[in-house]
Amino acid sequence: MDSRYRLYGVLGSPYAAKLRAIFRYRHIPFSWIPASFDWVPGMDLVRPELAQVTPRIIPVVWFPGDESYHVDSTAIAYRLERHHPARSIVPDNPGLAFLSHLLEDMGDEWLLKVAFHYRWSNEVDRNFTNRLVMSEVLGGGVPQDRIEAASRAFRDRQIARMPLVGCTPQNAPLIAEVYRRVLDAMTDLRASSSFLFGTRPSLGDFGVFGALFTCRNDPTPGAIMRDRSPASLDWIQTLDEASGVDGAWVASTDDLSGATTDLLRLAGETYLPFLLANEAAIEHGREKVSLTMLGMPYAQAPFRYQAKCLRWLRQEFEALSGAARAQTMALLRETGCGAAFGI
Ligand SMILES: N[C@@H](CCC(=O)N[C@@H](CS)C(=O)NCC(=O)O)C(=O)O
Repeated sequence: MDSRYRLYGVLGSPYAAKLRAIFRYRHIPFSWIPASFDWVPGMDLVRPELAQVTPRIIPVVWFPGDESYHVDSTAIAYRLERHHPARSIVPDNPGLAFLSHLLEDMGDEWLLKVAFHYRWSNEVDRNFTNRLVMSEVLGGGVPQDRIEAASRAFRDRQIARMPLVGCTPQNAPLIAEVYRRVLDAMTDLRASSSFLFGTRPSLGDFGVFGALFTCRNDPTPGAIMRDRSPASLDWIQTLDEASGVDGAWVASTDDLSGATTDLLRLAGETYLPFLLANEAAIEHGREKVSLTMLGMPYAQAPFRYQAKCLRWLRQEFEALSGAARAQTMALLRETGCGAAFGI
């Protein structure tokens, strides 16, 4: 029986890059298989074994134990934890585990907007990325005109989706400011510690990594990163292949680096207010989520999956007890993250 996991995706996807880095750090044997779904109308790009997988998103992971296919990098990361206790990416302290999940969620759902914005909002980035992604999906030996046609169709589809995920000209100033703040936090992190929760990487690190990996590879955000935060490049490289890292968790919230609290503060100032506004818009059947953050406007259509993310985070917070709960509560309040958790 094949005992290797199979990780289907393309490196153009932040979530696929994130999972690949997790597999590598965790010493879990896997095969990387380039794959996508119906991204180009009229072009059959779907591998036969993935035909029944739903929802049709990558990355997909095939688990060798029960030979099952799974999607959603967060759920997959937690599922891997249950199967493989060694080299866990969930801190032992439940309060820190919750904070790591919160930062992972911000990486997946909020910093993704940064990556998507830069990737699809100007000609240079658009034309660079669409070809890279399509070349990976189609593999070698494919005529150039087929790659070009697929790339154009993929690019047009992604550009049409920009408003759906909030990547509009109106939101651009806020998105750019979020990017700068993350880069500055990563510069500070590199100066004070290796990773967000100690000298070993956490789920939170991998979530932030996914979005930053994408930004590093794309022309415009990559240039901004090289100029503003060379330390981020070094951190991304380290985390991408961290199979040799063997570190320890910090003991408690008191030992967290300033960078980790800066990222929590960014969550308190931007991501969590957005999640609350998104939840309220869904509850009241509004067609638009609209709010001001860091003195800048932000608007998009409500997103159901992100309401689910908030519920999941609340449940995890509610499960905390004793000292872990008290310490976490204090830090959430200090960083402006309390409102989302009713504190
Ligand atoms: N929450 C999911 C998101 C995965 C996701 O959105 N993947 C994108 C590519 S980056 C996708 O496949 N989208 C489907 C499409 O574009 O049709 C995860 O963490 O894996």
